[in-house]
Amino acid sequence: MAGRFEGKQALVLGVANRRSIAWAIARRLAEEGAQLAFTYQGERIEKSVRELAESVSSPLVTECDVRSDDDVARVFSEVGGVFGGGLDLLVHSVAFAAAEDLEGRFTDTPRDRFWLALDVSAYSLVICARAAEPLMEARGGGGVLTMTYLGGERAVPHYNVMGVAKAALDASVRYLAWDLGLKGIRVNAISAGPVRTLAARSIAGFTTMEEIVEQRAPLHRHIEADDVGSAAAYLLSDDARNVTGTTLYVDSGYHSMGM
Ligand code: NAD
Ligand code: 0WE
Repeated sequence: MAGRFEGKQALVLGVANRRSIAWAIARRLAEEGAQLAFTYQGERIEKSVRELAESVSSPLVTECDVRSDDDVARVFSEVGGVFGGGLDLLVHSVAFAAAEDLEGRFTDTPRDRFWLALDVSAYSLVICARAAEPLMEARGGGGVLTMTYLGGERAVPHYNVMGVAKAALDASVRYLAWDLGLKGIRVNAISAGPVRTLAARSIAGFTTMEEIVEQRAPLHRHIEADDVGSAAAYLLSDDARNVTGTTLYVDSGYHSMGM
């Protein structure tokens, strides 16, 4: 494919395995010429991320727990090192809530696990955007992309505290877009329909959610991670040079329905 990302340098957070949405995005960026650095969280997934990164000749694979200010600072300093002090693109595809909070009642969410979900799933975008800012400014601008879900705007049964975290993430996209627009940095989100990833597979009733999409969405089919890859490539490319602070829905039109 023609290289929309020839000469572009990207950092991707959130690959766990080959099913990850972050991997579908990374593969697409690589196919179109981007050079990619990756972070992973925890030794358990290090091997699979290193293998995937190697397949796209990545110059950097490094650990990052987004709850740690020190990890984030180190990662962006390493990125500056391998990318000659610059960065064009940042893909943020990270979320976490305790498994017990994705079932039962939202009402019962304890304080510590409420903040855990908000920390990993929303604040992490803010700290990463701040760390990316000087590197992107050095390149005369850049693009930031995060992954959200309809459960941040409507009550989706069992999404619970993750919905509250996505609402904070969505608002963060708009405020970051305002601040960073001055530097030529665009900040957007993709709202994906249910995709069968590691994070999604463990969720009870996932098959039912796919079936509901197939029944009720205008296109009557569920989406694939590669559909998100295509939309991500658009938002991160120069084709979207005047698009910022927005959410692009990749959900077969499900969000547009009232019944
Ligand atoms: P995934 O499990 O492949 O990715 C989630 C990633 O978050 C993993 O790589 C995991 O290591 C990382 N992560 C969790 N806690 C972290 C921490 N403390 N520090 C750093 N990384 C951490 O699942 P996915 O479905 O590809 O999820 C990616 C994004 O897409 C998430 O933001 C998710 O909310 C969003 N999303 C998913 C779906 C879906 O149905 N799968 C739909 C819409 C949005
Ligand atoms: O954002 C998500 C899932 C994110 C997620 C998944 C897990 C599972 C394993 C965050 N934290 C965890 N913690 C774990 O321990 N999605 C959009 C997928 C998803 O999750 C749901 C959904 C949908 C859709 C949970 C309940 C209802 C619908």
